[in-house]
Amino acid sequence: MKSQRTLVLIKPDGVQRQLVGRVIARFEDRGLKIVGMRLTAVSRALAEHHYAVHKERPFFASLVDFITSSPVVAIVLEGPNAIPVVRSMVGATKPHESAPGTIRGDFALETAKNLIHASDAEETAAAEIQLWFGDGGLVGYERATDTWILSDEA
Ligand code: 3AN
Repeated sequence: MKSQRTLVLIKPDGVQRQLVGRVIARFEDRGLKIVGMRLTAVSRALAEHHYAVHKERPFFASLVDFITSSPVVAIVLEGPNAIPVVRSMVGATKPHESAPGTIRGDFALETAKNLIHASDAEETAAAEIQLWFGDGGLVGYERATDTWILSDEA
């Protein structure tokens, strides 16, 4: 079991549809710990950096337009295997392939409006957390519930 941190973005569609609380509640219910969170407008420079891996894709411009169109909520979650755990809760990229019970499978219909981003690997998580929160933007702390959620080795 490996403690990991991962970046989640509740994208403009999630904020505008007032789903922020319901999405965060799922992660809290699972036992994941919020160690960073803020609502923020996204600059084009930040959006282009975040989605740089998709620069050559035909949907890149609309992706950047979309994520800069309205605020997002950026969150860093911590927990054992947080990266794959959160990805599995988010669901497949295309909502028609997302299983019911996942966030996209329950709340989204369109790939371009699939509500949420989550880091897909350790390297991308580290880079994305640095990009969105910089140095010193996170708060580590103990919860009273940790002893009932985490194993003693964690
Ligand atoms: P995921 O967010 O599931 O990791 P990626 O990294 O392949 O998926 O894609 C990043 C984002 O780009 C998606 N969340 C979605 O908003 C958008 N996207 C991906 N594929 C398409 C597509 N074929 N058409 C439009 N937008 C897309």
